[in-house]
Amino acid sequence: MRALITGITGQDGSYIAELLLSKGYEVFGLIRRSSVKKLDRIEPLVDRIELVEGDLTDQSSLDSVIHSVQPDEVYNLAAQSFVPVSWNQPVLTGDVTGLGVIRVLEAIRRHRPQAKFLQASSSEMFGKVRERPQTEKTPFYPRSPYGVAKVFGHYITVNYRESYGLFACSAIGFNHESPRRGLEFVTRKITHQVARIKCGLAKKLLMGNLDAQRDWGFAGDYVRAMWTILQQPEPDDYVLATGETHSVREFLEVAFDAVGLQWENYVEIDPKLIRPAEVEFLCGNATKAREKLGWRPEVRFDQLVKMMVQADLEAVQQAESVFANAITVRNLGSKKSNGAFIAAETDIVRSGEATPVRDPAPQPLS
Ligand code: NAP
Ligand code: G4F
Repeated sequence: MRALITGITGQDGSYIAELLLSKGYEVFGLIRRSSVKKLDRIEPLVDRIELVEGDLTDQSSLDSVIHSVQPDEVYNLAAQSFVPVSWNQPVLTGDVTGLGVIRVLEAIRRHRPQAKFLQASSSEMFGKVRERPQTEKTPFYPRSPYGVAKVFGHYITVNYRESYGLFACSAIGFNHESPRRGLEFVTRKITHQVARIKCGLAKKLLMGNLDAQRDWGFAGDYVRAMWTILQQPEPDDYVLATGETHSVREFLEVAFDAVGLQWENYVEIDPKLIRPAEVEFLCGNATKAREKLGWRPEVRFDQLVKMMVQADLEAVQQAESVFANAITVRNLGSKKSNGAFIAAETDIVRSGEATPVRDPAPQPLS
């Protein structure tokens, strides 16, 4: 079996690539051109996957990739996925996150209509929620250009299924996180800064709305569901969620508590981080996925937070020891040390961003 993953360099892309390789798939990953390749998350896999160049904003590249790869399954995970950026770059977000979906579907329709297609839809589509918890039937009310673009991507997937008979499915993912989450998302922003504070590298954490509530799960669980969706006899759409919701404040409590600190001593509110329109509450009902796919998330909220804090602690400590070694080597080589340069270098190395994190194994459920 051949699978094409768009967004393979992202959080979910790296997890699904691992999963598909473990199942014996030939894995192809779409990457866009950049001056520096960002392959950190898939570094351990690069020898076993084939990277193909293309961009969701460019129809001809997608046509040519689908034509040459001839995939059996396509996982469309690429997107401009950070909600705040979607207010600053609404047109780009609409182009990539919304129209990008139709471009991939068109390429499939023209060059490989028998391929199965999975669209990464989002709980952001529920926005100002019309009912609690949210199911596949809950009406959408998106609150950001990102959410609006995802609604387009979702309905065009349904439309290509109904218009052309494509095996096109949608996974309506509630927030899913991991040690590989981008540093800009609230969970990783918190766990990374908790680790830096614990190691004495930072003193405070600037935050936005602490009252927002999210249904947070583990990304590894969610990609398992995505694969299972494409193994069903009929194409369909599924909510993927844990059914538990927690506030950002609760996330802070558990994360700081994991290193023996109290969040109130470190967190300050920065009004610049409050969004123009907020999604206040998300909680998914994944009964359909449980009954039809036999899917259940295995990692619970507390385990997820602790797993992420632990991974960030290890990454920050490792970066610190690399830094300490570099200074020792430098001082051995030259008696004259340039204080200003070292201070600048400290900031870069200590940011921890240069060090990819390794996932600790999730603890089994008790
Ligand atoms: P992510 O880490 O932000 O990854 C996004 C991926 O999209 C990256 O590989 C990025 O490539 C790629 N990309 C961006 N613009 C592109 C373009 N123009 N052409 C080709 N590739 C492009 O996102 P994620 O958390 O893994 O999420 C995966 C998908 O699920 C996204 O569609 C997201 O919107 C959706 N989703 C995520 C969640 C969640 O909680 N994680 C929940 C619901 C839905 P670069 O590395 O080159 O930037
Ligand atoms: O982690 P977030 O940025 O994720 P958000 O906006 O829920 O979006 C994520 O989940 C969606 C699924 O529902 C995906 F479709 C999307 O691609 C992305 O993966 O913010 C979560 C909440 C928000 O309510 C935000 O206002 O945390 C609140 N928050 C409070 N302080 C903050 C911060 N968010 C960020 N990023 N940074 C803060 O300092």
